[in-house]
Amino acid sequence: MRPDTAEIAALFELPFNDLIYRAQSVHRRHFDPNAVQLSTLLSIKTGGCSEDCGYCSQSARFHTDVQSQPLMLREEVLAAARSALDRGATRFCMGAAWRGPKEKDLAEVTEMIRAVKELGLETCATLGLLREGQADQLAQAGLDYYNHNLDTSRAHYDNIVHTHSFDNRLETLNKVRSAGIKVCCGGILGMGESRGDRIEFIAELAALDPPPESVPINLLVHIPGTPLSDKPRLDPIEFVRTVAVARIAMPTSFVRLSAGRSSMPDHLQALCFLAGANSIFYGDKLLTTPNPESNTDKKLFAKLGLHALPAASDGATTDHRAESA
Ligand code: SAM
Ligand code: DTB
Ligand code: SF4
Repeated sequence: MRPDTAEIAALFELPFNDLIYRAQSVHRRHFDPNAVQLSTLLSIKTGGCSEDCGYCSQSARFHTDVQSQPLMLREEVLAAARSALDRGATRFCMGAAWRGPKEKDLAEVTEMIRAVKELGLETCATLGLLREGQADQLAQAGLDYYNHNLDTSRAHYDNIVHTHSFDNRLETLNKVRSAGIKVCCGGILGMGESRGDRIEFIAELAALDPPPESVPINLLVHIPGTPLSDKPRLDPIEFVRTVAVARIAMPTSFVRLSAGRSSMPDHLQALCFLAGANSIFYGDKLLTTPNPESNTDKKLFAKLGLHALPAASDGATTDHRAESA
């Protein structure tokens, strides 16, 4: 099913129990329902970004508490990757606060990717907009995933970002796909968007051909000093509904419960897993803001009977035992 906006709108209208039942049924058809993929993030270049994304702590245009840091040394990145591997992560995602990488920077990042891959981790990078040929360089380095979010609906995007466009984001996603790199693409909820925007946003993601292998759903982390710092918190039930709709609309994608978990009680995270989320960021820091401690997540997994997905069990699997359970 490649749902259109009317079908996605109808899913949002379902009674909550019916929606969760449908999402959980779809989830069980394609995945082990108790397995969660673990990715660890590292900000390899922090702050001082030319762009004006209204949610972001790293824009040079806003006065936030973030200390700018130049591109990290390869050895420092490798040390962080080894520690992520030791703690049980299977994917390591390197994020840079750039509009897009300069050639010299990309050459260094490709070396980082090669070195992290050698440790046996899957690699992901999020470096901003890519120019012609840059996705191919990343593919040659063996990059597994490129994270580049659409973030919200096309209509709402222009309220949030003014220095690049929704179409610029789609162009980079096309380059990533053409280079044969897997796509990690999702967005942020709670940026003052309407239900209609959430419907359009999920429809845009599901219309990518093929849909993204990985779909991060972030809850806005309110950063003092950014234009969105005072946005009212999104109703948690609406957040869970959106996770469930993403699961149904993209049945074989990993849906990642991403930023915002630090502010979510266990029972809200449990509802998100029930709604079909099957991936998290794991490790005590996101890019510039805190994430739950690994030990806290281990306790949550034990409480819920969840287990970490081992490396290489990449992509959706049809687990018939799970289906008939
Ligand atoms: N500069 C690159 C870019 O914009 O694609 C990569 C890094 S950027 C920080 C990656 C993603 O982090 C954004 O697209 C957004 O979805 C997410 N993000 C950034 N700040 C956030 C916040 N305050 N709350 C939730 N998600 C956030
Ligand atoms: C994504 O969708 N979420 C991550 C990752 N991709 C790069 C980033 C979340 C950032 C949260 C705010 C911060 O720590 O600065
Ligand atoms: Fe932040 Fe990325 Fe936007 Fe720069 S391009 S302000 S790092 S979200």
